[in-house]
Amino acid sequence: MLELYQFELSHYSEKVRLILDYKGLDYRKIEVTPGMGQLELFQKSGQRQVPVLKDGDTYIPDSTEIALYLERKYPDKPIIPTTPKKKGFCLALEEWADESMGTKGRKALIGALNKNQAFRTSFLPPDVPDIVKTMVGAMPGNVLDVLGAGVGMGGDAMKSAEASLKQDLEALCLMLSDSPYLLGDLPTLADFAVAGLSVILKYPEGNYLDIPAQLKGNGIPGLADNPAYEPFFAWRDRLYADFRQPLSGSGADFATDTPHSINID
Ligand SMILES: N[C@@H](CCC(=O)N[C@@H](CS)C(=O)NCC(=O)O)C(=O)O
Repeated sequence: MLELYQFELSHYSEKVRLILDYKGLDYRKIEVTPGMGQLELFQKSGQRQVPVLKDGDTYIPDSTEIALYLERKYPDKPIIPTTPKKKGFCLALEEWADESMGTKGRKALIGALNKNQAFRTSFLPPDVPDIVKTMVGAMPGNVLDVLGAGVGMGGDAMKSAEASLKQDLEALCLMLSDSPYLLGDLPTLADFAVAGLSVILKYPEGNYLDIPAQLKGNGIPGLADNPAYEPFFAWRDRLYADFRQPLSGSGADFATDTPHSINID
């Protein structure tokens, strides 16, 4: 069976999970432990980021490489159009989703965590002791702001990421105004990239991700709850209902040999 080395909260991992589900491929999720688990992943795949797909003895890192590999190896239910113009738009949109939405989404999420104590604590797993929740909630936002500034994650960078994401979401609403999917009547890699990379703007409501219940249907204030972007999130809900496999049972369907922790980056 295929194995996906992942973080459950990772938007790049979600892009791959959407494609695996769309193609109807069975896979086992292996939650990587940040730090130690990433060292093991480095030994296996030559780099430390998730997602990594394992197919037989082959390890494929990087969500785009995984998508292209799956399309070659499992061509049923294709996700890359064959006509040159559509294929070009599909690849360009996928690249944009990865590089632009993915990066800005991460910054805007950190900005929202800085600003909002309740949102910050909602990321903690339910078994975290109350004292830790209180400490995390009480940490002043500007401490995180100052810490982030040196790595391009300061308050201004986050504000500009959020503003730019608003334009992206408006553009996506317009692109979806006259067709069910970004490039027409069938979903493509562009749709799965955009839907996957946008999970950190607003986590899907249904039982798709093994994340704290209070995060489901929630996300970055000003984006997730903004009526202007409702057409985009309604589109994404439909895509999930049609193609994403809900978690089995209670939702804890990880390989359990590694501890399960919450990591967004
Ligand atoms: N270009 C990569 C980006 C993957 C990526 O940024 N993964 C993040 C999780 S969302 C990660 O592994 N971060 C941990 C680290 O960089 O050490 C892809 O498309 O898969």
